[in-house]
Amino acid sequence: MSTELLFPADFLWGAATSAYQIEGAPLADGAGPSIWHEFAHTPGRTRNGDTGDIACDHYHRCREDVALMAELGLNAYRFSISWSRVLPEGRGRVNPPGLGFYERLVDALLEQGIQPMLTLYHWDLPAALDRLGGWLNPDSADWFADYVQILFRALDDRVQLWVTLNEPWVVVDGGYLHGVLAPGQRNLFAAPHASHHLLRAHAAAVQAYRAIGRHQIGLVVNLEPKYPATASAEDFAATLRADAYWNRQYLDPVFLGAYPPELAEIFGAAWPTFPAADLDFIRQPLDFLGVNYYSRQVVRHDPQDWPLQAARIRQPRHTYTSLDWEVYPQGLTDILEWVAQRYGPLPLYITENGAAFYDPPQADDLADDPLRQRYLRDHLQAALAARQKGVNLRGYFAWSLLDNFEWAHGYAPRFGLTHVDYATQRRTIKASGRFYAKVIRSQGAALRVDDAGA
Ligand code: IFM
Repeated sequence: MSTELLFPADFLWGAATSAYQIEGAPLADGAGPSIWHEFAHTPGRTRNGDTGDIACDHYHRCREDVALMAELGLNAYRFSISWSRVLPEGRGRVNPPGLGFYERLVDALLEQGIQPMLTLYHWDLPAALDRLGGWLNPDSADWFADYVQILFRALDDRVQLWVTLNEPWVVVDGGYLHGVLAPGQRNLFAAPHASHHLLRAHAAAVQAYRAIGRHQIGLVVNLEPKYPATASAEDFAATLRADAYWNRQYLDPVFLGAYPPELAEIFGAAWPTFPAADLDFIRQPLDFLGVNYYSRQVVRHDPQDWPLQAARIRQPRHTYTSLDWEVYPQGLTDILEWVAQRYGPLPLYITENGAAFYDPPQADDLADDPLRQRYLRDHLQAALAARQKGVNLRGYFAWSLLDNFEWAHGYAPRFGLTHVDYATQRRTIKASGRFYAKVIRSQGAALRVDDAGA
């Protein structure tokens, strides 16, 4: 591997987390409850009844966790703000200790030369706003714009990379269509409205940022390339539906000013006609796009699958993670190239990528996790391949810095580069984390298959 094939000196090497998944202490120091606090405390909603009450106790250990990032050699860290820590009722009164926590975190990062990438919304809507209809209330875009301005004013002097929303697709698919994530609604008619208001909220935040902020703002979406299972016309049409629903539903309005036509087919009578002025508004120019990539879907037409009629076909002899997600590194190169071709050469970041595997018992400090190490190596090589094909890729954030609360799956799936012993809160960097540190130190040279040790 020659030096010109490696990553540039200003490439961001990061890890990502989100507030509810790691912080714990969700009601500490005057914070208000979020929909995730209420959902996790509702019997039957999460595996084993797990909640984010303690999580990784990051709220009390954030300095230790920043030291861990420094030990890994990260030069960037992506985290999210808990809206209801800052505004306990979602609107109105600011809670100074909540805001202060994030100011201290940002200062600690900067002291270590770690660039913060701050996500304003990673799924934990204030419960008080959900009682007003949450993302189904058209006022939600204004609530969000008011909230984010508090953060812009407090932190834009220190934060240069801002993200409006994390994965609006998951917010709506899990929270409003299938009911498996907070706030737990299952309503075909609600889902398109929740999506639309999230997009309006995103645009309102970008517009507010242009008035206040001096740095960069973007959106983070989870993308998954779709490949037809056979050459049949039915499978091909199902693949287009799956692609429209998952990959184009948010990006087409944001970059092209229109929803993909397949959505009307998928939602039928539940698909509304949205005002043209909203679509103009949603198309605010962005400074970058963040792509979260985990897997792909091989698609077959399936009338039983609701509402897409597009089933996921299991691939024999392929590796699957403990969440049953197929490991497919080539899909990362493919999806990055697709984004660049369809939406133009804007700067891209891989804002999440990682895998839950059953880690061997932590009998010693080695924390060996060969499958995750291989996943990381293969996906970093796929990211490099995308750069070599001309994709304007500026950084990579592993999911996740720490094992953490994996939403409705609770604490069983472990995604961390660092093992967390939840009984003692002891952190141990896994072999994958040590490998990542080596890749970072060598600016990618350690990705050579011979050296990767995976
Ligand atoms: O844990 C989540 C994260 O909150 C959002 N993206 C996917 C991760 C793994 O499921």
